[in-house]
Amino acid sequence: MRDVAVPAQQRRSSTVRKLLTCCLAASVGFGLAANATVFDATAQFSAANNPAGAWSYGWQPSVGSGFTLLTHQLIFGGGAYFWDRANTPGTPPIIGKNTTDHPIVIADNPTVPAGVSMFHPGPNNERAVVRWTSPAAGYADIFVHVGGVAIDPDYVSTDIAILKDSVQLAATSSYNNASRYSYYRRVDVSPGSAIDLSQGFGTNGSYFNDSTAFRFTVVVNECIADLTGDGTVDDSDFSAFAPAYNLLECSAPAMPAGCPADINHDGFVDDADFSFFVVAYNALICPE
Ligand SMILES: [Ca+2]
Ligand SMILES: [Ca+2]
Ligand SMILES: [Ca+2]
Repeated sequence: MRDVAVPAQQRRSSTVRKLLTCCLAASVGFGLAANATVFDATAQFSAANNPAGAWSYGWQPSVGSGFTLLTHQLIFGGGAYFWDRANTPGTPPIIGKNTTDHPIVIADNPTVPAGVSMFHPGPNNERAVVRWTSPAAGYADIFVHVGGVAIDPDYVSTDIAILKDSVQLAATSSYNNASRYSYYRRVDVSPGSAIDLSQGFGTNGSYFNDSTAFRFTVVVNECIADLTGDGTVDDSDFSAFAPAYNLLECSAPAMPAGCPADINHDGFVDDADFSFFVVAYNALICPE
């Protein structure tokens, strides 16, 4: 259900474990923060419509310049759907998802793991762009995670830019399967604000082997460290994190409903969530 497989033991650091074991009291109740809305590009992917809800799939000729919807669709293996350009069907940029429960090979390119979203830039560096458009005013927590899925990871060379209303918030380039890229930031949004995850072909100037898995999640108006859902961030929230961290998987029977400690909404409570939690915990209060 996630884009790249990471063994459970690698998701937990001994430092975090010691911290949680030594200093925390017993578990307390959980609750979801009021008025929080989770947008998950993978969970909400539509094979039927583009745009679909808050998500749209398009391309742009360079970072922050224009946005054109991908209006044609490719289907591989009966269940991997990819949006591409109607005037150049079959040629990237493409953006899509393997909607099945088994891996699917797309054309002569990589195997897309079950349930994974993937994009690929075009031959002339046409950038694949996943856009989230805010339906509400408030603040948005942006979570991005990417990693190459090419046949030979040594050849994965792409670049990633994250933008708000065409203004670049962050960028990275020339990563591969061994050096995945993760990003988090909180921004203020208004109705119609656009957050873009934009992918180009990287510093090697080639779009070969640039298929990249991604997770792109935006959480609106959620006090991410308020695990107890009472509107404040205090030690009871810190205590609530420990049992969830020990359970690890949101699907575990004992995990509280809604898995609120899974702050980046990837289905696991691990070191990544702890790092987000600590930042929010230090802020003490929920934003207005
Ligand atoms: Ca490349
Ligand atoms: Ca609380
Ligand atoms: Ca998580």
